[in-house]
Amino acid sequence: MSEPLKKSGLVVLVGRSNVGKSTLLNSLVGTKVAITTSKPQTTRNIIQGVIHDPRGQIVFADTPGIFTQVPDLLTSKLNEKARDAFEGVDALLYVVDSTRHVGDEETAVHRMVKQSTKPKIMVINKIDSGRQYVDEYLSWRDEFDAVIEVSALQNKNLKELVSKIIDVLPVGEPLYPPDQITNVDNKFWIQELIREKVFIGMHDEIPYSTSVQVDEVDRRKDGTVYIKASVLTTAPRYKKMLIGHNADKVRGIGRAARKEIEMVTGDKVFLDLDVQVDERWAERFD
Ligand SMILES: Nc1nc2c(ncn2[C@@H]2O[C@H](COP(=O)(O)OP(=O)(O)OP(=O)(O)O)[C@@H](O)[C@H]2O)c(=O)[nH]1
Ligand SMILES: [Mg+2]
Repeated sequence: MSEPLKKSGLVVLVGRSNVGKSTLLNSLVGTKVAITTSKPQTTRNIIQGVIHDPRGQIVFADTPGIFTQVPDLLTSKLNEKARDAFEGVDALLYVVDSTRHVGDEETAVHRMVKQSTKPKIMVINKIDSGRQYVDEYLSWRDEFDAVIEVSALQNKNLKELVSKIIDVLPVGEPLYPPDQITNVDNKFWIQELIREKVFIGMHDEIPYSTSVQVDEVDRRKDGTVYIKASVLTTAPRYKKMLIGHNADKVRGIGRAARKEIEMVTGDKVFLDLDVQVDERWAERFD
């Protein structure tokens, strides 16, 4: 008997902000390709992660969460990115959060998802935190090719999810070479890691006033990796808060980022991190 033909396809992860799309991507791929925080609007770029499976290859595209509560320039750009990501995919994973009510925002996202003619799987996430609102989501069950309850954080039901995805994917050639698991390059990954530490270390509107720019990544003769980066923020008062008393804030952010880069790469890292005012970074963001 001949072997079954292999499946291949691009699967987009869509949903509201903070439902756990990036956490799910990382757990599926088995490594941290996307940053995750407890704050909404963490993801700003489409990040791909790949599963190489004997049955085929799945390329996941993580998207910025759809977020309707702050009508600023960055939010509208992020929502547009998320909407554009619906195009040209082979299947759609609609990620919802079992710990939150379906509200206006979810209803709007659901409407978008419903319009897609692609195979669709509803992923009800965070079931480790209880299943309070699961029934609200299950009322949409009939619109989906499959519905599955998972915990991205605790790797629960993810094997079953992968099987359901493979079922709906077309037969095809792999999109990525066998040794590659992401489209994220080194510089972007460092930028994102620093941004994660800003999101974790700062509160209220400050994370949303910031972006991170990596200017230099250079391996020195002694093997040390020298990184020069800046946190950009839109106002002098935010800059002051990001620097903190005796520069303790920016130092803490830099230290946390450096430690993680060192842990992941095994390199000794010197991270030269400063804070700069740049009122217009969101205008340039694309
Ligand atoms: N209890 C629990 N928490 C989870 C789970 N998955 C994600 N989270 C938490 O939910 C929060 C948001 O996770 P993210 O993965 O950043 O969410 P996201 O959907 O990518 O958010 P945006 O990028 O802002 O759209 C983080 O604090 C995660 O730790 C889960 O399965 N269980
Ligand atoms: Mg995310």
